[in-house]
Amino acid sequence: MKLQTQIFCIVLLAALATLTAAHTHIRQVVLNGKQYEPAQCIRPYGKRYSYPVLNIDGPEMKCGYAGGEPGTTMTCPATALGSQMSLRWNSELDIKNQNVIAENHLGSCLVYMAPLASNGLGDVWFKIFEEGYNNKTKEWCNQKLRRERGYLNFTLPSNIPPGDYLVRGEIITLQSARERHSVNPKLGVQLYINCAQIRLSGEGRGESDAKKLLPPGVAFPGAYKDTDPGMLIDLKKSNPDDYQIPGPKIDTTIFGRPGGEGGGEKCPKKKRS
Ligand SMILES: *[C@@H]1O[C@H](CO)[C@@H](O)[C@H](O)[C@H]1NC(C)=O
Ligand SMILES: *[C@@H]1O[C@H](CO)[C@@H](O)[C@H](O)[C@H]1NC(C)=O
Ligand SMILES: [Cu+2]
Repeated sequence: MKLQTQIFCIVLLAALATLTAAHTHIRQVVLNGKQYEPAQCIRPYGKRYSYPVLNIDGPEMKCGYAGGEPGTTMTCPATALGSQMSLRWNSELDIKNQNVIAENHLGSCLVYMAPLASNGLGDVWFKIFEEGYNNKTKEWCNQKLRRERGYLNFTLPSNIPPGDYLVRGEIITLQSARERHSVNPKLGVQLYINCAQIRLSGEGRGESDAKKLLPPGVAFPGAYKDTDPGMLIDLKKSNPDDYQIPGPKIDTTIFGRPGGEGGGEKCPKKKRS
């Protein structure tokens, strides 16, 4: 090999390595204090496991490049409505190489859910968590994730029907969002999306499950436009306090009755007849 070619290859490899290190995906799920790995309850990634979704209208907006179908993925064992859940993000498949996401990938974190039976198709996704720029800590969500070893922790809804759900984790990064990807293929907002499958049980909560309803949902693709203020933005020219996280508002009634504690009181079990 010519020296020039060798140098070219080394530079190319270094560039590819940087690219991988920059990006992220959901590497672990924690439920009930138990840790789950890929091929347990995280949907398949395919080869582009840590590559951003750039086409806002593509089918990969649902669950990433290879997460459209369940594949070999199982559903995580039952956990109670209203439990804590963690999605742990990492750029590399080996979690020991702790590299959560590139520092310059400033942006927000979002979590949606949809009934598993829908396979995420149609207006089925409801938002359960969002965090953009926190003006108390002066941190974007990706900066917080870097500090917290990749853990995105949130509370699951308590006031939805028990059953099997898809949980869609999403990180939206803005370092190249000053132009739309459809207009300038070198730029555009970057989305990191993966889905987990979980089973929620209402057991022991003493609530009447019959009264619980699913909140209205949105579709992926469909819920976002590349012209949304939170998707098309020049970070150098904007105040992070004004950042508008994309997608619908969170319907807070999913976390309990208005003014209530979200259940938990003991009720007699149904009598068998
Ligand atoms: C933080 O954001 C809130 C809500 O947008 C705003 O009212 C407040 O003035 C901001 N605080 C600072 C220090 O910028
Ligand atoms: C988030 O959850 C993980 C695992 O569930 C835990 O180890 C970590 O301490 C939690 N982080 C915070 C800030 O609560
Ligand atoms: Cu990137």
